[in-house]
Amino acid sequence: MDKHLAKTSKFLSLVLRHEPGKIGLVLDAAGWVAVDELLAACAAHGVKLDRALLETVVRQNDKQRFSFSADGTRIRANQGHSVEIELGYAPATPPELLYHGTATRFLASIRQQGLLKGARHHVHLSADVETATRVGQRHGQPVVLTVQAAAMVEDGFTFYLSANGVWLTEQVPVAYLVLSAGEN
Ligand code: HQG
Repeated sequence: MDKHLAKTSKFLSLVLRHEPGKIGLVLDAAGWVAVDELLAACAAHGVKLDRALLETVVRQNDKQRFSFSADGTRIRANQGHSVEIELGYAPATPPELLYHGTATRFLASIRQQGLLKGARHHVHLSADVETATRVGQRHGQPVVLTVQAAAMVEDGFTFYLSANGVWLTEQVPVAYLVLSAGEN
C-alpha cells in the first residue's frame, strides 16, 4: 500500500473505530456512517478524501478493514472498535484451534487473567499462526498462543467471524490457552 493510502487508512481507522467525534461524525448503532457525511466532514476538517480514494482504500486495504454497505451509500470498519457499537455479526463456529499473537511482556499477566479484550469490544483471534505473529509484532517481541476454540464452544462461549476474517470472542480463560513449554 502506498504512503498516501496507508495514511488515509489510519485516519479512517481513527474516525470509524475510535473517535468519530474528532470530525463531528456520529456512527449508527452498527457502526455505519453515510459516505456523503464522511466526505463532507473530512472536507470541513481539511482532510483530503474523495469517493475515488475511499473506494481505493476499501478495496486495497491490507487487512480489508472497511466495508461499504450493499448499496454503497454507507461505510464502516469491520472490527477493532473501541466506541460502543453492535456489529451484528451472527455467531459462527470456529475451527478447533485459533491463534492469538501478543508480546512476551504480556505473558505473565495473560497467564493469570487469560485473554481480555482491553479497550476493544472483543479479543481478536487469527485463523493462522503467520497472521497472529504479525499481530503480536505490533506490541513487541511476538509470541503466539494457541486457543482451544472448539472446546470453548462446547463450554458455551460464543465466537463471531468479522467480514475481514478476524475471529472475535469476549474473553479467553486461561484453561483454553496452550502456553508451550518454551513460553513458561
Ligand atoms: C494483550 C489489529 C495483559 C493482547 C490486529 C494484545 C488485530 C493482555 C493487547 C486487532 C491480556 C491488546 C487487535 C492480559 C490480552 N494481560 N495483556 N490479561 N489480554 N492482552 O491492539 O489483539 O491493524 O487491542 O495480547 O491485526 O493486538 O487494527 O489487540 O497484545 O486484528 O486492523 O493486550 O488489531 O488490526 O492489544 O489486535 P490490541 P490485538 P488493525
